[in-house]
Amino acid sequence: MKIYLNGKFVNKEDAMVSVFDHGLLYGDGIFEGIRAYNGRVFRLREHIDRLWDSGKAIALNIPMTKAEMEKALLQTLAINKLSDAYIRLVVTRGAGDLGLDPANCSEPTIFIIADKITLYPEKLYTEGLEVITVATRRNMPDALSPNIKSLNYLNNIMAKLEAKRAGVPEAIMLNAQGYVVECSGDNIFVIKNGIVSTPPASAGALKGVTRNAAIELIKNKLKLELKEELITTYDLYCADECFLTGTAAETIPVVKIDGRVIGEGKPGKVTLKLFKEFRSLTRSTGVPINKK
Ligand code: PXG
Repeated sequence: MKIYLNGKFVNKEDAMVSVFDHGLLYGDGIFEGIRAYNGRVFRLREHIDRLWDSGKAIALNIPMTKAEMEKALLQTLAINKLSDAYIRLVVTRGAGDLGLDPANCSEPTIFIIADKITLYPEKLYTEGLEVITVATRRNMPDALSPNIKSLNYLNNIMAKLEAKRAGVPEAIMLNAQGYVVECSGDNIFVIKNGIVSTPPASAGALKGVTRNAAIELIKNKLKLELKEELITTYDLYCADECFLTGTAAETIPVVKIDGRVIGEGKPGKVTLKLFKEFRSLTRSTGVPINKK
């Protein structure tokens, strides 16, 4: 496996960063998780734009152009002969001294890892997931915007730990006001009487790339009404259907929440239709990995 590291391709064993890197010392850095399907990178520019926005928000200037970053990412896939992959793109503040001040960091560390993805077992896509709401609240937007994909994911990891401790694979997180926001690494949607709802970004949800694609498909292909609105745990428990979206998970049905059976306890009709549309979209669109 070859890793892109600061402009060079190096072997996995040689892909190392300094212990003085502020990405490691303080979580001072940003990242994206991106997928390639069938020889194409899904929504590449959307991910790159979001990375640049995360950088802007934390005043981290990425020392290359968006086009150069895209080229580096496509080359990483080509060199590793991957056509279906999960790509992790990371930009840290770089190596500095032991003080917080980013001014002590000379230049950002940039690396790109492309690997095979371990999805949820296929069974969960046909049978659905059981999830719980957890006590760990999603980061408050007035403290740290949940739209910054930063290297500090402790908030989400604490939620994941709670879920795993309860014997379920994923956690639903609420915001400080008690409204449903998202899961530890996925956005959430509910369906009631044919209307699809998802929490707005203003409630603290990440504007997920998969969420955006799902919203488009729901409106344009499924021809259903889509509302970005505040959702309570009551709305979850009484939903006809529920599903999650994310780069790693794609779209995945939820059939039980906090011990309440959702709908008929199996993946709903709309959820399954959306899953089919999403799979066909990811396998037929995107930026080709041309092996020049
Ligand atoms: N919410 C949060 C908090 C996320 O981190 C999503 C929603 C979905 O967004 P996209 O753009 O992927 O549709 C994410 C994305 C993992 C993993 O291993 C997931 C994400 C990041 C890193 C790892 O499941 N998140």
